[in-house]
Amino acid sequence: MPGKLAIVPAYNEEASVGFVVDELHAHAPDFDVLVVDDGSTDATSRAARDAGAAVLRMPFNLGIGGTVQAGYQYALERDYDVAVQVDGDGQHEAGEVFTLLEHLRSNPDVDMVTGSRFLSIDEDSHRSTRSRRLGIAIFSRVLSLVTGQAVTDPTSGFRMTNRRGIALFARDYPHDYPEVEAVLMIHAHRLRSAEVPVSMRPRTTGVSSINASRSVYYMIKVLLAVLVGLCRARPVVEPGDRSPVVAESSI
Ligand SMILES: Nc1nc2c(ncn2[C@@H]2O[C@H](COP(=O)(O)OP(=O)(O)OP(=O)(O)O)[C@@H](O)[C@H]2O)c(=O)[nH]1
Ligand SMILES: [Mg+2]
Repeated sequence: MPGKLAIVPAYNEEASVGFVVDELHAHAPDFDVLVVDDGSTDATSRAARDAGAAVLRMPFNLGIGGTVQAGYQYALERDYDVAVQVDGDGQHEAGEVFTLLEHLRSNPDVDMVTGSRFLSIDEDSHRSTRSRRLGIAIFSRVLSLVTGQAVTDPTSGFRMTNRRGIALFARDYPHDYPEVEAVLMIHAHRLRSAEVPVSMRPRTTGVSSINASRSVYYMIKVLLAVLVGLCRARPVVEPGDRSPVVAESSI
């Protein structure tokens, strides 16, 4: 029977990952939970297993992209029909998984739904630091221009995909700082994406992958990757063809 999978990337998140798994079991009981431990040096795997999640442990620290891609490969191999990414640091609210699912279910044309904290009217929702918001605003403008639709939260890792999205991301997923490029990949492969408002929480434990100097590197690297992506040919799809697009020239 087709199922639904929550993919939880986690690197040294022993303090929060058990809570994330518990919350998913409580608020998204239809979803199997897979924690992908990205070569943590703490007890992330044990905490995830103790909370009842399946655990895939990377042999060394791959970075967020490789970790998430491993989750999509697991989903593809086990024939899941829906996969949602939920960060292991507790920033994403399991209660909002249903918001994404409802949008995906009621819009069969949409292949990926992203939870956007900037569409939320919840005043308390975490919207990141001022400098990060500047970077997000730049990526939003660029991606909105390229895709021809409003992209308000291009760095959100709270995303749900259908089988077409799972097939694409299992085969190819950007490496580090992958979220912006992943939106572009969906567009390049002529899949469709949408955003829905969600509230998010600030990270309260563990260590962020993005500090001041890395955010400058992030901006430059991702903008370059977007530019290169634009130069690549988009696969040609016959009108009405909605099969998974897995062209060789993926970005
Ligand atoms: N820091 C880090 N996180 C990773 C890595 N691999 C997987 N992750 C997980 O990827 C998720 C997103 O990473 P974060 O560092 O929280 O990125 P972010 O949410 O944009 O940044 P913050 O708002 O500061 O938390 C978290 O659940 C991490 O545990 C890695 O190599 N480094
Ligand atoms: Mg985080």
